[in-house]
Amino acid sequence: MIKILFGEPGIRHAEGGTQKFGKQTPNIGLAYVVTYVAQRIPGVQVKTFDKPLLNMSNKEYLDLLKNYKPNIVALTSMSFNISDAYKLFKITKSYDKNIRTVLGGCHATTLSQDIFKESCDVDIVIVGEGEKAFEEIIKNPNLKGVVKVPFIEDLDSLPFPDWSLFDYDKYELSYSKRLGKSSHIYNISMKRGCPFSCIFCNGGYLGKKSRERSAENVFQEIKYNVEHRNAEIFYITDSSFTINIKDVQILCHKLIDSGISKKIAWKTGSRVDLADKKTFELMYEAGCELLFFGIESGVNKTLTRIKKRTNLTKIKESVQMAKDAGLRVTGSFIAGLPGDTKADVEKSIEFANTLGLSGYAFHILDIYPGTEVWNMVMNNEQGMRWAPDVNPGNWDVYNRHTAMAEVNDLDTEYLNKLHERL
Ligand code: B12
Ligand code: SF4
Repeated sequence: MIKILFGEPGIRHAEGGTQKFGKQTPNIGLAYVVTYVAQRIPGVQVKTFDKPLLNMSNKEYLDLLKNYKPNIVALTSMSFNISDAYKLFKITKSYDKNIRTVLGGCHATTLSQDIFKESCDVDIVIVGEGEKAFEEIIKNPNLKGVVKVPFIEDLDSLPFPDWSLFDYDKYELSYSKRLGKSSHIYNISMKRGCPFSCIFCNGGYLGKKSRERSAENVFQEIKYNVEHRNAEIFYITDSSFTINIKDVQILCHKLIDSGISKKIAWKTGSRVDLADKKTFELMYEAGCELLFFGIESGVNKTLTRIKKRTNLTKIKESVQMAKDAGLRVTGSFIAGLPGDTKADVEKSIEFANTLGLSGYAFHILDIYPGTEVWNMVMNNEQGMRWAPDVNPGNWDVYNRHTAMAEVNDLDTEYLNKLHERL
C-alpha cells in the first residue's frame, strides 16, 4: 500500500482583506486530485492536511510525518504560499530522504523549471492538472522532474470532490442572507481554463480554452452534497460563471424543477461583459444570492489598457441588471494598474461609491508570474516599476497589504496608506 499525504502549505490562507474571514473551504484543486487518487488508483491510501486552517507548526508537521509515515508528500501551490511549501519539503526530506515529494498547482505550473532551482527538496513538479499525472507518478517509482499530461477534455468523467477526505468541521461557517443562517459552504467548479486576457491575471494557467462540465453533472454534484452532507450553501468558483448562458440556464431550471433551489443558497462571480437579464432572473430563482464582479477600475482608459473588454456604462448597466434581478452584487477594484495615477485611483473610489454595491474591496495590484503586468514591471512599461525592497522572485511579498510595484505618481507610501484608508 502506497501512503500519500496531500496538503495545502502556508501560514495564512489568503491575502489582504480576504484574510479577515476564517478559512471556509479546503482547496478545490487539491480536493479533485486527492479524490481521484483515492477512488481511481488502486493500492493507495490518502490523508490530507490544511496547514493554514490548523495554524500548524513545523513540529506538528513533523509529528504528522512520524505518525502517518507517508511514501509520498504532495502539496498544492500559489505564489503566496510557495516558500512555505519549500519549507515543508525540507522538513520532509530531512526526516526521510526516501519520501517522494510532489508539487502541483498554479505557481508550480507557471514556473515549473524555476522550482528545482529554488528548492532541492522537490522531486516532481506537475504542470497542469494533477489527476492523470498522478497515475504516472504511481506507475513509475523512479520518475523525477516535470510531469505534464494533456488537459482532461471530458470533465464529467472526474469524480466529484469527496469532502469527507477533509476535516470539514474545522472550517469556518459562511452566512447566507437568503437562508437566514450560517452553514458550511461547498465549492463547486464548473469549468477549467480561461479564454480572457486580463493583463493582471494568470487565469489561463489551465489553458486558454474554457473546458466545461455539463449542467447535468454539476446539478448531480449539488444534489449529492445536499443529500449526503446536508449542504445548504455553495460557492460556484468560476470567475466567469455566465460564459455559457445556455448551460447556466439549464442548471438553474434543474435546481428549480427539483425543488433544491428552495433548500439552498449559492454565490458566484462573473464578468460585466457576460451579463444577461433573463439569466440573472433565473439564477435568483434557482437560489443564487450573491454575484461578484471583477470591476477593477472606474476609469475607461485603464479598463481598455488592462484588456477588461468593458467600460463604465457597461459596468453600471450590468450591476443594475443583476440588482434588478434580486441578486446582491459585490465588486472588486485594483489600485496601481499600469498607467494609473493618484487621480485615477480617486476616480475609481468615487465610481465604486455610485454603483450601490452590497460591498466592494480595493486591492493593491499583485504582480503574478505568467501575467502581462509581470513583464510590464520588468520592462518598466506604462510607468511601472518594482517597489523599493521588492525583487521579482521574492515570494514572501504577496500579501495585498503592501505594494509590490509603483506606477507613475502612485508610490508605495500612497498605495500602502490607501489599504489602511479603505
Ligand atoms: C476559484 C479561484 C479561487 C477560489 C477557490 C480557490 C481554492 N484554492 O480553492 C477563491 C475565491 C477562494 C480563491 C482565492 C484565492 N485566489 Co484564486 N482563483 C480561482 C480561479 C478563478 C480558478 C481556480 C480553480 O478553481 N481552478 C480549477 C481547479 C480544479 O484547478 P486548480 O486549483 O489549479 O487545481 C488543478 C491543478 O492546478 C493541479 N493541482 C492543484 N493542486 C495540486 C496539488 C498536487 C499535489 C497536484 C499533483 C496537482 C495539483 O491539479 C488540480 C486539478 O486538476 C483562478 C483563476 C482561473 N480562472 O483559473 C484564481 C487564481 C488561482 N487565484 C489566485 C489567487 C492569487 C488567489 C488568492 C491568493 C487571492 C486572495 N484574495 O487572497 C486566494 C488564495 C486562496 C487559497 N488559499 O487557495 C491566482 C493565483 C496566482 C498565483 N500565481 O498565485 C489566480 C490564478 C488568479 C490570478 N489573479 O492570477 N481563488
Ligand atoms: S480576471 Fe477572470 S476573466 Fe480575467 S483572465 Fe483572470 S480569471 Fe480570466
